[in-house]
Amino acid sequence: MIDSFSDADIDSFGRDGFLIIEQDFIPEETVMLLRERFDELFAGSYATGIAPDEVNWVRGRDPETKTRQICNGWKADDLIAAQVLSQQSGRLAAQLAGWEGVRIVHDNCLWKPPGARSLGMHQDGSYAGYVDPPEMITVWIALDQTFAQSGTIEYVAGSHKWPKMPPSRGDFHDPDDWLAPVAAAAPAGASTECTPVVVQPGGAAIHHSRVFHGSGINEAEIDRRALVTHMIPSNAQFDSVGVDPIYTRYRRRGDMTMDESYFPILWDQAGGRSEWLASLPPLAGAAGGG
Ligand SMILES: O=C(O)CCC(=O)C(=O)O
Repeated sequence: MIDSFSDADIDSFGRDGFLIIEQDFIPEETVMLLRERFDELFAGSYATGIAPDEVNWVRGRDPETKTRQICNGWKADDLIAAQVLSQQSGRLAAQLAGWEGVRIVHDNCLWKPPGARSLGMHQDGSYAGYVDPPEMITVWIALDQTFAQSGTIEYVAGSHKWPKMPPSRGDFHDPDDWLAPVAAAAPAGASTECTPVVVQPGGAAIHHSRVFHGSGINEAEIDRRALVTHMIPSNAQFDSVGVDPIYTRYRRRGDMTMDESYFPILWDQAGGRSEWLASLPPLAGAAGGG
């Protein structure tokens, strides 16, 4: 497992807006455990008794070809929480972002079975207007081997230097043309080439909140699952004006600070980490993940 990034890794992230870790970001035993937890989560069985903040796919209600997406699965399952809120993810993300510390803003649990449709290209930062500063960094962990044709996440290198676009008004799930937002946003002469993230189960990618990314149809014969932690600087606050219909529900009246019960600090350079995280269960095979 990786402890820190080299100067070359940091330079590469600064140039491209993402960094790919082909294997061993998390151990195989943890991958197996998380797949089991995904089975429970997507069956609507919540170990903590608490529902995730967003459940965008329900068996029987939604088409099998829709990408299964749950946001803040960590609230429903302490083992998912142990990974999503890991110190390792926080420390490595902070190192790439150049921040003194990070806290989670929300997670994504994503599951694309064979045949599942695309997710439109977007910049995460377009949806961060409810936090101040409106910037994120994201750790995306593969729970399956990925291939260019398996609907894996794809990045447009260098697009984090393009202007931030307003949130998309069209469909995010299975849009008519999942690459169209890139064509619309690209400055004259900029490359719009996509880099698919091809990694082993337990491999990962870390991305800047303005890099364009999305994923195509899963044309492979295996599942494509990912566990994603979106983070903001540890000293971020709620924006006093911008709102998100779901997450601003955690904003107190007249107090823009973010409660560590809902937005815990994963790592800061003074050794800080929200105290309650110590109560999470250990993950199989994880070294110092808690
Ligand atoms: O895995 C995907 O298909 C997209 C994930 C994504 O949008 C993200 O991690 O920000």
